[in-house]
This record gives sequence, structure tokens and C-alpha cells, in this order.
Amino acid sequence: MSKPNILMIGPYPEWDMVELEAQFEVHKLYEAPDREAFLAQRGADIRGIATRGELGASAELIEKLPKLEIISVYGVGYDAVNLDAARARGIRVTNTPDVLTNDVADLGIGMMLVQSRGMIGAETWVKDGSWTAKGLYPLKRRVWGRKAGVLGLGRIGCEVAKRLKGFDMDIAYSDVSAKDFAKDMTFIADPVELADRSDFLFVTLAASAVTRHIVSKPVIEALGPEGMLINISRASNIDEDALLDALESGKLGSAALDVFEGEPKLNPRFLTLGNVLVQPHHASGTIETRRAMGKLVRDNLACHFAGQTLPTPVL
Ligand code: 8YV
Repeated sequence: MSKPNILMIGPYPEWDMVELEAQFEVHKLYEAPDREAFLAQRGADIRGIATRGELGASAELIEKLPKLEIISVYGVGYDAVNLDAARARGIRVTNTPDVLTNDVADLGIGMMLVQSRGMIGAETWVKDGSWTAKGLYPLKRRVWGRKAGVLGLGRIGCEVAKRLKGFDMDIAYSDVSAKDFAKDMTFIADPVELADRSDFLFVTLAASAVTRHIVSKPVIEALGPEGMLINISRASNIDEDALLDALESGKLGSAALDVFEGEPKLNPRFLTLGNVLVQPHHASGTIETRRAMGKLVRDNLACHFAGQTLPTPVL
């Protein structure tokens, strides 16, 4: 029997390519010299998409694939997939939850520590001779025992909170409602109030049209000149212009960001700021997690084409 044709929107690690090519007829849209010509020629053969969280699948793309049955996302976030277009055609959508939760939380905590203790600047201090020439490195802010806010107490938010407890922090969270399992944390519905009582504000909620710019100018300014914003979710959850203004004016103390509007090209204003730690959207980027994500993408595709229950369906 011939292998199902699948379309890849962006590359995966080599180990996944080997496995995918063994199971499917793989077409790499990202390598096509002329995407439109490729879609016009081969679009009607495609039965599955393997995409990445930040790349998703647009309505325009879905429309060009009349035989599309499934979109398998390598990532927990599926906000870049046009769910309405998929739903209208009965196209299944899957993601890779759980397997990446701990790594994403680890990166958030790591960024908090690196940024609060000024570790990047401290390394430069050693390497550029400042330690010998100028003496002691400027004092930075402590992490343990301070106040943290978690915006979105889902899987990733819970793992962030669990780690923050290890730093004896006073933790509050916002979500659509108070969670029974989170009685040792303070529930604050309003993100502005949450930011106001936080030294560190973690953004951990799944992005959607509803959460767009939930971290608004008032939220950013409530966090204040001593506060730090840490984003390990999606850029769309933050009003990026307001964030840049506040970082430039000092109305916000600092930020640690793994995601950006228009990434990988980010707003050049970020590049000249001394109070922002920037990371290349790699919170799930460990070999262990990426292997598990790749396997889940393939398992979802394989189950679909075998007529079996999907391991991690979204739609
Ligand atoms: C990316 C992500 O998919 O899980 C998500 O939602 O955005 C990430 O895991 C990953 O960086 C691969 O591009």
C-alpha cells in the first residue's frame, strides 16, 4: 500500500525526519523554491500536515489542500492553526502536551534566576577584565522568598509554581477561576492586581484570540520598576509595544522572554536594551523532550491513518 502524503511546514530534527520518511511520503514545503507552485502541483495529494507550534497552518494553506485529514502540531500551542478552517472541513488537529511541560517550566525558572542575579553581565564582567580592573560586580536582586505571580495555572503554570515553592516564594495566580488543587496559593482574578503584588510575573497561559494582549500596559506598569516579566507562552499574550516602552522608560524593571512577535525577526528595540534577557523560543528545546514531541507527532499521524484513536487530539 502506498504511504500517505504529508506536508511539513518547517524542519524537525534529523532523527524525526528519518522516522517520518519511513512511514510517510514527506513533502517539505519549506524547501520548495516556489511554495505556491508546489501547492498547486501537489496540494491535492496531501492528507496530513506535520507542523510546529509557532508555524501552525493558516486558513489559506488548508484551503489549498482539498484532501487534508489531519494537522499534527509539534508543540503544545496550536494557536497558529486556524481551527475554524479545520473544524469546517472535519480536519483533525493534534498537539504534544505533557511531554514538554517540565522543560518549559525549567527554562522560565532559569531565566528568572539568570536575569535577577545578572548572570549574563557577570560573565562579561569576568571575561572582559572588569573583575580585575573594577573589582566587585554590582549587587543584584534576590529571588528566594519574594512574590511571584503565575498568569495561567495550566500544566506549565503548575510546574512553574511547584518550582517557585522550592524558593520559598509567596505565590499568587490568575486563571478563569480559582483551582481546588491550588489552596496554598492566592487566587487573584484580575491580572493587574496580580502584577501589582508580584516581583516576578510568569506568563504561562495558552494563547488565543481571547488572551491577546492580556498582559496590557496597565498590567506591565502595575508590575513596576522593580518587577520582572517572564514569558514562556506566546508573544501575542503581551502588548509588545507597551512592554518595550516600559522597559525603555524604566516603568518596568526587566523582562525575560522566550517568544516574540514576528520571531525569529524580533523588534530591534529589544536588542539595545540592557534590562531584557532574550531567548530563541527554545523552552521545549532539550533532546529528550524534542524526541518525545517528535514521537507524539508521528503517533498521532500513524493512529489517524490506521483508523485508531488519536493519542492527543485537540479537534
Ligand atoms: C515549539 C512551542 O513548537 O510547544 C509549543 O507550543 O511553541 C514549541 O514547543 C518548538 O519550539 C518547535 O518549533
